[in-house]
Amino acid sequence: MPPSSKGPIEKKAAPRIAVGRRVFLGMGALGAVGIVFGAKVQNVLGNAFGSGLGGLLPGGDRFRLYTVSENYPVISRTDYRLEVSGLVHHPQTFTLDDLEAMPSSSFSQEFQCVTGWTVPNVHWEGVKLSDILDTAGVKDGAVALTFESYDGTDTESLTLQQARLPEVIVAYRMLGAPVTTPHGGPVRLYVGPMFGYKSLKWLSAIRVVDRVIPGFWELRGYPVDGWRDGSTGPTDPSLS
Ligand SMILES: Nc1nc2c(c(=O)[nH]1)N[C@H]1C(S)=C(S)[C@@H](COP(=O)(O)O)O[C@H]1N2
Ligand SMILES: [Mo]
Repeated sequence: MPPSSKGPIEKKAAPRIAVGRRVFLGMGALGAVGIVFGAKVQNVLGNAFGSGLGGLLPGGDRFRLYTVSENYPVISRTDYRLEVSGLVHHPQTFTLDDLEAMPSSSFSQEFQCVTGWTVPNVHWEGVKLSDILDTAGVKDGAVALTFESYDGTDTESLTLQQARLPEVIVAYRMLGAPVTTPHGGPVRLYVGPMFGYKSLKWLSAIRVVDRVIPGFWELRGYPVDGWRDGSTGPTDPSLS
């Protein structure tokens, strides 16, 4: 049946079916999440500033700058604080100087958003989350972490085992420079083995908890275990 012969009822129903399917699958097309989930997701292409070479290439290989809040929270270097609390022996607050004084970890890898866009060879630097956990001293009975953002809206979760993977860092440098405000600076989470939504921006707090508490994107349909393509779990057998 050609589209022109469809009756008005079918035409009306079509958008609702499409939305329902996206919600059900939990893997909406790029840009659809804002409409489907009702969240105010800003989705603009990164430009050359702060985006390295990717910004000079036409089309792909660029970051989309996401925020589920109205604006980008602007936090100065000196005002920045990371609170670590919950099931730890030494609850504490880290300044950016504190984080930069800890042993740093740096590496490059492809960034991969669940909606399909990727940016090759992104350089990251920060403190391994496992080092932060060891500094705070995880108590018996701890199972997972929850992460909070200065945006007051986004939240994330990782199991303790996932959090201790080597390419999971509290990042203060990205693309060879301090993490910019649009990219979640001064400090964001970077979860290398998982899709981009796990890499919460403007990281404000880490709480060690006794169960997995699904975060913002997971409550809207994305998998809690956000392993990205080619990464299906811990690769280091000592971590499993
Ligand atoms: N606070 C916050 N963190 C966030 C998001 C967000 O909307 N708010 N979006 C996530 C998603 S879906 C992706 S793909 C990456 C995108 O990182 P970028 O904005 O630096 O490109 O950030 C993740 N972290
Ligand atoms: Mo994403």
